[in-house]
Formats: sequence, C-alpha cells, structure tokens
Amino acid sequence: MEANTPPPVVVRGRALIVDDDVAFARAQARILRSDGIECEIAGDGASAAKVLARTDFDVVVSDIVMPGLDGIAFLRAVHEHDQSLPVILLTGRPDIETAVRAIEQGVFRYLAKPVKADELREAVRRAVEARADRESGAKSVGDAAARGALEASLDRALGSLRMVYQPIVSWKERKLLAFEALVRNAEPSLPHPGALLSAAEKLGRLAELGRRIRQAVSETVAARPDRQIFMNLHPRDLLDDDLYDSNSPLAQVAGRVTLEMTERAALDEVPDVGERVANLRGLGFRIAVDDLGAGYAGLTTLATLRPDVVKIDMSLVRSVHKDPIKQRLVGSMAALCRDIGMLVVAEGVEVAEERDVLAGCGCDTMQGYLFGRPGPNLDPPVLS
Ligand code: G
Ligand code: MN
Repeated sequence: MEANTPPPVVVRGRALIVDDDVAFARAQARILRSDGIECEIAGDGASAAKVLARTDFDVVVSDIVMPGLDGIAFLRAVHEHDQSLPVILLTGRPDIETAVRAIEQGVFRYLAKPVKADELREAVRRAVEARADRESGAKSVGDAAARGALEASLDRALGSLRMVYQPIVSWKERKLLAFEALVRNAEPSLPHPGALLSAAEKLGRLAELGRRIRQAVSETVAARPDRQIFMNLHPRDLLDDDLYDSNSPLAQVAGRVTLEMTERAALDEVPDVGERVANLRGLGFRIAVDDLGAGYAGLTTLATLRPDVVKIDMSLVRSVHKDPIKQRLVGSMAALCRDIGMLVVAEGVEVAEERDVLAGCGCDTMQGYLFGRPGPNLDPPVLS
C-alpha cells in the first residue's frame, strides 16, 4: 500500500435523510459521511417509506414539515415499521405542541433549525450507539421511545436552565461571606436538580450539563467581582478535561469560586482524584466537601481531598437544639476542622434555635432558609 493512501472509510452506521430541501439534505449527508455514516436521501415521506421497506437503517433524520406527510405522521409510520429505529426530527419552527407530539411518538432527538453541524453529528452518533446498544441488548434507558422522551425532557430542561443563589453568612459578624449557586430548570418532568442529574447521567450527557452549569456560574461570577461563589460539582465532572482548561470562563474567575464535592461513592471511582483536585487548586479554585455526615461524604474524604471548606449536612443541623448527640457530632466536627485549618459551614439552618446552638458548638458559618432562600439576586440578606 502507498504510504499516503487514505485509510479505508469505516462504516459506522446508516442514515436515511428525509428532507424536501435537496440542497439541505445533501449538506447533511456530507457532514455525516465524513463521520463514516452511510447516507441515503428521500425527498418526501412517501419515498422515505419505500426506501425504509427495502433497506435497514440505524437512524432517520427528518425535516418535520414536508409536503404530503408531516414529520410527526412520518415518525409514527417509521415506528409502526420498526419501533426501535431512532428518529431525529429537525424543525425550523420549534413549538411546544409539536415537541410534545414528537415525544409522544418516541422521537430520539428534536433539533431546532438552523442545526449546527456538531449538533447533528452528535445526535446521529448517539442514535447509532443507541441502536447498537439495543441490538446488543445493553440498553441504558428502557426502549427507544423512553430514551427519546428522556432526551427531549433533558433538552427542554437545558433550554430553561438557570441558577439561583443562596447566601452563606457569618452569624457572629452578621456578615455575608458567599453564595452557593444551585441549578434550577422549568421542565416539569425533571423538577429538581437530582432528577436533572440522573437524566443526564442515564443519557451519557453529564459532561454537557456540567459545562452548561459552569458557563452560567462563570457569567455571574464575572459580572459580580464583589462576590464569592460556591458551586456543586458532580464527581464525574472531574473526568471532563474542560474543567481543567485554564482558558475556560470559570477558570478566569477561579479565585472567587469554591467547588463543592460530595462523595456518593462515585468519587472513589475517579482515577487520580487527589491529583485532579490538586490541579483545580493550581487553577485557583478552593475545594469544599459537601454534605458531611449525610452518609455520602465521610471523614476519609477529608484526608483525600484536604478541602478548604467542609459543609455539614442539614440532617445534622435539623433540630440540633433538641438533640445532644447531634450537638456533640457538630461540635467535634467543627473542632476537628478548625484544628486542621478548614472552614466549617452548617447547611440547612431553618430556625433561630438551630442557629444559636450551632454558634455555641463552634460552628459560626451558616447557610439555610433562616438567612435566605435561593434566589436570582446576590444581595446581602438582612441579619438581625
Ligand atoms: O447538596 P446541597 O447541599 O448542595 O443541596 C442544597 C439544597 O438544599 C438546595 O436544593 C437548597 O434549595 C436546599 N436548602 C437550602 N437551605 C435549606 C434549608 O434551610 N432547609 C431545607 N430543607 N433545604 C434547604
Ligand atoms: Mn452544595
């Protein structure tokens, strides 16, 4: 073989592109072929149905509005033919009603036009992988319809993503110290951060979610040089190279950002976790261990991560004024942390009695509804 002969193209999957705009369909095919996807083009739903009847595909990419048969009806027809064939719908007019109908019909992904090349590639790559997973019997999320619905939910959640901020205060000094950034979204099927994270995890999209959150937080931190911000990291964020990029927007403001980590067993699965955390420190971030005492983060985490800040879980704070054992636990954790130079924060303080007992236990830095609910602003709370 000649030294400069290009390597043979590896066929990674077969796509049927359905679009009445031939130039647009060809442009899509060009993009996908460069990724090793074999493409066939059909100009309308009826001819697509004929092609589908004689050839096997791994994914269908379809425009949602076409003469003769609209994308939704076409989607239904495809799934009557093959329930597990992933369908990616493109549309120039995204609206809730079409999205809902597409989800009902088990769309795999729903992309708004103009579709970026990378978005299309990524969606097709996932569809082909999902198809392969299904065929090998190793599915991560139910059937294609369930997966499609979850993808669509996550897309809507990401589209409505916003951050809220909750104050962290020194009670003795009656002073605002920082805010914790907490993620929120408007997608009813993923109503709290736990549901959002678990959907992203099931779909292999945790890195995408993590990046979106870091982008949003970095904008706030950059706009408010007078504020310190704490934010939560998922242990798997530690595997994303983007987190260590010194040119990333968050790294630019690292000196005012504390990264909170909670153990959840997953931290043990991150290779070289100590080195990774050291790299983050090198970029200027401070490190916090979150939820200490919740059964997630343990004292071994303190040895591994050597955090700057330790946050005591609200389960130890709740009714601490009525519970001598909790008082002993909080008191000794606070003393230990002080000895080794870590700042202790008590989370979830709701009533003045909890606040006063915590302060008496040597835990003066606090967060909770008593001082301020998470909200869009970074204004200091009234402390009296
Ligand atoms: O895991 P982490 O500690 O980051 O979670 C903080 C969560 O606790 C947020 O969702 C926030 O809304 C919630 N929270 C904050 N303060 C209080 C509080 O005083 N009481 C209760 N019940 N929840 C709180
Ligand atoms: Mn937290």
